[in-house]
Amino acid sequence: MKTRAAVAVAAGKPLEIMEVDLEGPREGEVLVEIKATGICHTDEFTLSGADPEGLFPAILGHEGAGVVVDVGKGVTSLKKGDHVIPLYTPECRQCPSCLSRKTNLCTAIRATQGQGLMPDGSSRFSIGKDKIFHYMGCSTFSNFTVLPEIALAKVNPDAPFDKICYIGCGVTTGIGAVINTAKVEQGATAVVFGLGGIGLNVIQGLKLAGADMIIGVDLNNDKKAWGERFGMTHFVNPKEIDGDVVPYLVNMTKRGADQIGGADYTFDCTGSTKVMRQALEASHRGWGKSVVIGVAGAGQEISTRPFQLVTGRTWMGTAFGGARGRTDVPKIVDWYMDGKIQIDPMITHTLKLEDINKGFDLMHEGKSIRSVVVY
Ligand code: NAD
Ligand code: 022
Ligand code: ZN
Repeated sequence: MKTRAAVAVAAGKPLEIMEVDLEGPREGEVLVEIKATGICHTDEFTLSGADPEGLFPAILGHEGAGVVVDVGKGVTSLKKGDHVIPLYTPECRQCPSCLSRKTNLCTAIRATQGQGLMPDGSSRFSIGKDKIFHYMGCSTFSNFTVLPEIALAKVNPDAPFDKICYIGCGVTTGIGAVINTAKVEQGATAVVFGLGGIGLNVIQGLKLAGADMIIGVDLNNDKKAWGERFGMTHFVNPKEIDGDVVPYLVNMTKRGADQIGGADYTFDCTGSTKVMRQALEASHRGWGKSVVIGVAGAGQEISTRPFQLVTGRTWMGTAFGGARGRTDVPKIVDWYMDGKIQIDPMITHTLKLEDINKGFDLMHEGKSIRSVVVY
């Protein structure tokens, strides 16, 4: 069949809207009509050429929602008409990682996904004889796409596509980092570095978990009002304080008879390795947990004095908020439908596919929290 897609033709070039050929689903695969897709930082990272693993031409996009149009042989968990969210972290429930119960990083299709291919080693997208690569196993910048059955979460059919597409990455990553990775408890204190599309979801996850003190840190003062909207209790702009932000935060979080400061939990939602260090060092001696969510540039390294760890801080990281997609994503959609979490206010821009490059510009300029393309 033919489908309309925004194609990343080469590194550093704008996406081009064109008709491409899409082969139907093979065994274990599902054809999905994408109804809406968010634009996220990794799409931009890959498009810019900064990602050494980026492949071209490719159909980017990994934050979508849509409807099953057709299923291949052997597909049992999905049928035509089901509403689905694509998963860049699949859940096969059979590989050693899934069976371990210790990680969400399913390995069933990992190798081919990283090569921009379906599990059988081929691509379903082409223009004439020329192959186009898949991206993060999703390629949601195409109106129709093919995914493995294990990379689709079946969700409530009443949920609006243009909002729940955000659950395909940002919402689940932020809320999941709090609940699955850090395992934040009631009454905790927390610091969130970077109040963008991820940090705001960390804040609403902290609120859900019952955290008491939720400190947001951002260089941009406009983010204060944004944070407060989702439960932030204090705001710090590192540019507007005297001295280093770490002692400032430690001082803010002093409590107990010994007056030792530091947050129970800290989160990096910036991707800056400098901020990752600040986040670790702003966590409490003896038990502080610091979660790296931001993705740093290729080849970057983090550092701290080992004393920070010897004195009981834990440095950890999370992919897709530690969520097992087929199990957890439908629950998050239900939380949204039940009003337990908010999504609508974070979707600041809605665009047509023709204007997708404008969505990338808005992200660059820091003008959007999330832009969503509606097909
Ligand atoms: P964003 O650009 O919307 O937000 C980043 C925020 O950080 C901005 O508000 C910016 O002003 C602030 N910031 C930048 N430097 C800062 C500093 N030194 N101190 C304090 N604040 C600072 O980005 P986003 O969409 O929220 O994504 C954040 C990061 O999360 C990205 O690196 C993205 O790739 C990553 N991410 C990771 C996962 C995962 O599974 N681990 C999933 C999705 C996104
Ligand atoms: C999503 N991300 C950033 C913004 N939006 C993002 C990027 C990378 C990962 C997670 C979220 C990530 C963390 C760890 C891994 N990835 C490796 C997983 C593994 O090896 O099992 C990651 C993922 C997918 C791809 C590359 C890296 C890919 O499909 N190309 C989950
Ligand atoms: Zn993303």
